[in-house]
Amino acid sequence: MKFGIEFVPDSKYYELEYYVKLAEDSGFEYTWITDHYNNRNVYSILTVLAMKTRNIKLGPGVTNPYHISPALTASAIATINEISGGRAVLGIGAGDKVTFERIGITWDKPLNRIKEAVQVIRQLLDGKSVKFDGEIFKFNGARLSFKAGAGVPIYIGAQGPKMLQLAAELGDGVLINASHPKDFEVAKESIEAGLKKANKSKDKFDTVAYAAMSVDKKREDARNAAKVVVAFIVAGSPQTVLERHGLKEEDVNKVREALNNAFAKGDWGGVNKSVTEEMLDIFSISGTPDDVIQRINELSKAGVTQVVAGSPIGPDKKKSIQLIGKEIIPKFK
Ligand code: F42
Repeated sequence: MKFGIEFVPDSKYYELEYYVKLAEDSGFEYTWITDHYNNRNVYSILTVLAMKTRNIKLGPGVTNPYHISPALTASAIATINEISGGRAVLGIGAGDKVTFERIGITWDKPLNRIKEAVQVIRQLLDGKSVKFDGEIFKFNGARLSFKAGAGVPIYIGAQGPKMLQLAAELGDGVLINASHPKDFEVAKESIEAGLKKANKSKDKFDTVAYAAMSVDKKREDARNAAKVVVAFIVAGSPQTVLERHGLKEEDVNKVREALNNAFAKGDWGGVNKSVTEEMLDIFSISGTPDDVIQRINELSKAGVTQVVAGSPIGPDKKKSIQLIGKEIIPKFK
């Protein structure tokens, strides 16, 4: 099992630098930086991180081919690969519909857009001159004028069956926003179909649980810290996922109402109360180091090969990163 960590660039660059260095020293192998236009720019932050770290692999988790052209993505990630001495990884996904609506981007044909973007980016990273006549992208002899991107692994963010299959077919790995083994059992079928179609070995493919994690020595503190994050996941989950886990509609509606109240009146205590223990178990990996180790073992059996500690990480980020490094990561080495 490999370990990664996710950071949202919503704080100053030196705070991110501090946490990523701490994660590196604690034994994490990957750091994934989220990409939304309203946060700090992902490649600016990655540049700082590439210069200030030594071993940790790093990349956007995930960028998308709506905001920026695949040519610019290839150039940006090759630059990060050069600065970091070959540690770049590229996470790319279809992007966030709600965010796109705010900036006038239409979320059309996500599958084909990802497919074509990955094909083009790979060729550019390999130093090829790209002629491409796709449904979405047209390239006429485009080529990067520096050679620094060859071999950068491409991970695709995916949840739906078609995107999972495409990720397995085209990618070096898949980033799946989920924390429960059941979601990976379901994903396995699509991933295996994609690998088979591309005649690829499972051993070389990285199946990543991009999870909501909260770790603390005190179980209650860890669980409480995960509640707001889990509330957002519950409210935004597709019906198929809610049904897969047998969540009652009335309980889900209570979370949605509580979130509306929190936005209208600032009642975040109500959000915490609306999140049940069952929801915490389904949508997060939260508890003591022993609880987390047990869950990671279950995820491993369900085919997961990398666990990413995503928000909130814990009630005290610094202590939780150190705790994961001291008590969890060594159990899997
Ligand atoms: N999104 C961000 O914007 N920023 C992030 O930092 C970010 C991080 C992240 C990390 C892990 C992860 O798994 C996802 C992350 N995301 C992030 C979200 C990501 O960008 C994608 O929105 C998400 O992963 C896509 O989810 P999905 O696999 O469910 O794909 C969508 C498009 C979907 O609906 N897929 C369906 C499926 O079965 O896979 C198929 C949909 C389909 O068939 N569409 C048709 C088509 O042709 O594409 C018709 C579409 C049309 O045009 O009408």
